[in-house]
Amino acid sequence: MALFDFTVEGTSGHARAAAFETAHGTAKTPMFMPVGTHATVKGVTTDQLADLGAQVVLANTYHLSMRPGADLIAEAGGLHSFMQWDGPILTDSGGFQIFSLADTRKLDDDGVWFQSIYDGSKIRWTPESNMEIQQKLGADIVMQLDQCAPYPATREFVEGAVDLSARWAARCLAAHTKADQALFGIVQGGMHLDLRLQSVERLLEAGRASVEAGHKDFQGFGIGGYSVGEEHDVMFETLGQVARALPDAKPRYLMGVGNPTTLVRAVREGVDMFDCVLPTRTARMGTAFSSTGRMNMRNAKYTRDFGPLDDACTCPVCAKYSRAYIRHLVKSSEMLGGMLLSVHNLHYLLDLMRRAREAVLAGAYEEFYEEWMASPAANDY
Ligand code: PRF
Ligand code: ZN
Repeated sequence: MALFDFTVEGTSGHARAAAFETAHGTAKTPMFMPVGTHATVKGVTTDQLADLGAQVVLANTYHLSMRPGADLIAEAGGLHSFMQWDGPILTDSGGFQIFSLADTRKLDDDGVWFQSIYDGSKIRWTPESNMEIQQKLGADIVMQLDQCAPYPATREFVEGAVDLSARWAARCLAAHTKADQALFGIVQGGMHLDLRLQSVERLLEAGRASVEAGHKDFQGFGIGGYSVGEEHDVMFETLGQVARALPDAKPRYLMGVGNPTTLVRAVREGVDMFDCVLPTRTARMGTAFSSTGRMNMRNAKYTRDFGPLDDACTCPVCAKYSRAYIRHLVKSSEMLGGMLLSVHNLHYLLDLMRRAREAVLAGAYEEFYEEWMASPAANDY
C-alpha cells in the first residue's frame, strides 16, 4: 500500500476499522497512542511498548525543541533512532503547550512569542519554523501549529482561534516538504457546532488550495480543543457531527483524550485515533485501571491481597505480580510501582481499542458499546 493510504476495512454504525500506512509500518485503528512527551513514555522501555502492541508513539515538539533541541535530535538521526522506537511516531506541534503551559506569550498574525519553561528565554515560532522543527525531529505524522481556546471562552475568542488556526494550517501546508511525513490539520471551534464546521471547511479549503498550488494535502485531521475542562457530555453534543464532517477517507484523531469510556463513545461517533497521558500519569499516582473501575493501590484493602491487579487482564504485570506487592511498592515510593502500573494501564487502553476494532470488523460495535456501558468500569470517568 502507498504511503499514508488510509483504508477503511470495516464499519459498524459510524465506527470504523482502518489501516494507515507510514514509513515505519502500518497502524490499525481504532487505536490508542501512548504519549512520550520527552521522547520517552515515562517508565516504559520501547521494547515493552512493542510487546504491549503499541503502534504509534507520541512526542512533543514544544518540549523537545527546547530540550535537547531539534538539531541535536536530527544529529542523532531523528527521533526514531534517538529514542530507539522503530514504529510510527507522531509529534504534536506544541500549539497546545504554548497556550496551556507558557505563562507569557504574545500572539500576532505572523506567529507567536513565548517564554521557555526551561530557562525563561524568549522563543519565536511561526507555522513555517514549527514545520522546520518537526521535519528535523523526523516523526511519521506531524500536526499543524494551532491555537486551542480554553474553556470557557467567549465566542469571539473561539472565532479568533478558528481563524488563526485555519490561516496557520495553510502556511503549514505550504512550508511542509518532507515526503515521508504526513501532515494533519487540526479542527478547533470550542463547543460551538457552527464554528467547528467552519473550521473543518477552512481546513478542507486550505487542502484544496495547496493541491492546486502543487503541494500536498492534509493526510488526516486532529480534532483539538475538546477535553479542556468541559463536562464529558458537552463534547458529545458536537463530536459526532464534527468527526463525520471530515473526509471518510482520512484518519480522525481526537487529541488528548484517554478516558476509557470516552474512547468507547468517541469510536462510536467515527473517531479513529487517541492519545493521552492518563494511563501513565495515573499509574505514577498509584492508580490502576481495571474491569471494575479505577483502583487506588494505596488502599489498605490490598495489603494482603495476593491476587493480580485485574483477574480479567492479560498483561505481563498481571501474569506475575500481586496487588499486595504493587501496593507495597507504591506506598514505599519505589519507582517500580509506577513502572508496573504504567505497563498495566497502557495494556488496558491498547487492548480496549483492539477489542473495539474486532467488534467493528465483526459488524458488532453497538453490542460492544452496550456491553461496555453496562460494565462497572463505564461509570468510572
Ligand atoms: N491542539 C494540539 N494539541 C492538543 C490539543 C489541541 O487542541 C488538545 C486538546 N485536547 C490536546 N493536545 N495541537
Ligand atoms: Zn494487567
